[in-house]
Formats: sequence, C-alpha cells, structure tokens
Amino acid sequence: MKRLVAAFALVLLAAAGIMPATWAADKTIATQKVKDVVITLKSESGQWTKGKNAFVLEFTSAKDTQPLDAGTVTLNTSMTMTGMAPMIAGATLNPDKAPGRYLGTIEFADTGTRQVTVTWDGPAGKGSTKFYAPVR
Ligand SMILES: [Cu+2]
Repeated sequence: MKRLVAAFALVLLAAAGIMPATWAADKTIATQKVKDVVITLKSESGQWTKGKNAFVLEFTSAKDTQPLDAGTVTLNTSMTMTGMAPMIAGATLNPDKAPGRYLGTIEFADTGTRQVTVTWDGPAGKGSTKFYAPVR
C-alpha cells in the first residue's frame, strides 16, 4: 500500500508540473561539439532501436555549459547499405519547456549505424553538424 501511495504521489507531482513527466534520467546516445556549441543526443535507454524512438536533443554552450536556444532545429539520418539507396529517416522535433532542449521522435526500419545531420538556426547562431549513432 505504501508503495502504491508513493507511486500515486509521483504521478500527482508530475501532473502538477513539479516534476517533469520524463523524470527518469536520460542517458547519452551521442555528443558532438561544433565551435562553442555542444549537442547531446539522449534517450531514456541511451540507445536508438529499430522501430519508433523518443529522444532528447540538448544544446549547451561549450564555454559555460549553459543551455543555448538553438531556434529552429532539424535532425535527419541516413544509412548507406550495399546495393540499396540510402535509407533516410527524419525526426519530428519540438522545443521543450527548458531552453536548448528539444523533444524528438524518429522511426527506424532496421538496425545499423546512422549518419545523423543536425541543423539549427536561432539565437545561438546558424549551424549544422554530422555525427554517427548506432541503431541497435
Ligand atoms: Cu538500412
């Protein structure tokens, strides 16, 4: 019973906005530094898997580790496979309440290493970068 009450209290706190709904700690999938901008790709499990994935993309300053408002952000992935056209998958991204934090969803048809392209355009300037992330 105590456990039930505790679980219910957590749900109430989340609903009241005192705790973020995603209160589980996010684990880093990949991180990339471009000049003064550090981009961190995270998810609850710390990895992308075949199928639908929810993830977080965070922009922080390399100088003081403070969040950076990156404005409009896109994330696209591609995988080259022998004898096939590259497999392309793009994410839907929305700004979270916290600055510099974006919530995304993406769907992968299979496993394998993706080349990830992130672009941004806003108060933190305009830029783009490429890195690799596995889909397991
Ligand atoms: Cu593929």
